[in-house]
Amino acid sequence: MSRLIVVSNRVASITEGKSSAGGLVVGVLDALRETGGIWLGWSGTLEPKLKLNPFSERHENIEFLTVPLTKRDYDRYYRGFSNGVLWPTFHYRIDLSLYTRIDYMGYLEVNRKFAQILASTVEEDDHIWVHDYHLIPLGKACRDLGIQNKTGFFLHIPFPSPSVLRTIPPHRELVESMCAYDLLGFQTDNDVQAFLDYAARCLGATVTGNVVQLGDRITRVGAYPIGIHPEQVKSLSKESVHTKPLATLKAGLLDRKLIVSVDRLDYSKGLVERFNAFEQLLETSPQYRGKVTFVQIAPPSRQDVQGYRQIRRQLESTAGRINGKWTELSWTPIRYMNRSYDRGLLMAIFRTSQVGLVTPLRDGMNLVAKEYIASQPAHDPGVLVLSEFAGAAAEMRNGAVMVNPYDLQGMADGLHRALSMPLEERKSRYEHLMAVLKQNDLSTWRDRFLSDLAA
Ligand code: GDG
Repeated sequence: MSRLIVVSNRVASITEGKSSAGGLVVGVLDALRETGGIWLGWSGTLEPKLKLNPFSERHENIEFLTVPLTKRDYDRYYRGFSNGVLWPTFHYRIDLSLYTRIDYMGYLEVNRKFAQILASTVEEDDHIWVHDYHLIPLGKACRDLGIQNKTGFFLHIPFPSPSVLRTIPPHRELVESMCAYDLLGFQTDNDVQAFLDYAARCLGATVTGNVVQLGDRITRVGAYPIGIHPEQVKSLSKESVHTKPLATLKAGLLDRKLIVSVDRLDYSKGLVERFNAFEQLLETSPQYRGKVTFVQIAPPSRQDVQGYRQIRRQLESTAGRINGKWTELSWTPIRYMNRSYDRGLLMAIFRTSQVGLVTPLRDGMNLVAKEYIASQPAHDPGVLVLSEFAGAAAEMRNGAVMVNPYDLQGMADGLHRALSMPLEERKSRYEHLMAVLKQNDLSTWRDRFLSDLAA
């Protein structure tokens, strides 16, 4: 019988699974729980020597296979090429990209190492599903070792337009290696289009509809927008709404309205722009002074990558400046929490709030936007204010208040609109969005991808 083998940079550790901050882990863990299978990835630990025999741990129907990296792998593959070049460039921040050939070589080496582990794990009918930018060349490395299994790749982050992608020196080799997969999945049609443009214009591949032919290899390409389990999120938000931490938050708010944002602390999420937009609201709409609190939860991530230390300092100083200017004895406008919280508590905070502010400068999808809506009470729902540059905008633009995160006054206007929206309009937007989330939930995402891979 064919098994599903998922490969991603990190796997959810069994104990970490529930509270981890990161869309890929949240999405893949939930998707694998239903089908069962094998999940291979980095253990998150560093060891002096390269190891090819993974540590195996079974939890219910999932077998977790993990390997440590060496410090050198970590510096070159993870910190260097993946998070120092691919992440910024794919999010259009070429100013933050720092390419070195040595990092790229390290990136290829770790991908070959994962392919070797797969070669000793895979059985004839297994299907392999590779995730995200750390492992772009894994399909090609597998083919080089003679692995002929059906192999698909899903990119969780945006695929940039060819002119941006071409700033990465080995861009051609990278995209060529994507053509070793049988199926390529992206979050939105825009990403699919950007890939097809590159394949046709820069690789000279034959593109017919959503099928790319390069040499004798045929790759199908499609948009598979990742979803959530809306009913599970709803129950979680209801259960956690009566807990002590939430009661404390509510008591501190008095009767003020609550705007909430939750993001990994990352420069792609538009946090500084968002803080400034909130200040713009206080500046231009004095009726909100003392009447609205903005809570930003931003668990730290990738703190040893240069761009991340910078954004953290910048945010602290922006929050400090705004609070210094506007705070009164009884009111602090921005409550900025640089730590992670229990998932249930987050969903309950969403449920309690009047506005969910999700304004990335670029985002593959953004699961927080979906979780925010699923957490709302149907009789009195909050409003989602959403960036047009989140992948989620493709599905949610008709129910959310759409904003351009580069337009401070536009964002302040969006906040005003959300804060003052009549109940009937909030309900009809919420109902529309819930229908969208249910129609394209996490199981649909997984099933569509896997059945296309099997076809
Ligand atoms: C990548 C792509 C794409 C956040 N803080 C805490 C916490 N979280 C959870 C959220 C959500 C997840 O982490 C974040 O997911 P996003 O989708 O918003 O963003 P990325 O981490 O950048 O994910 C993204 C995603 O992959 C999936 O394909 O949507 O575009 O960049 O679930 O709730 N969870 C807990 N505590 C926190 O403090 N427990």
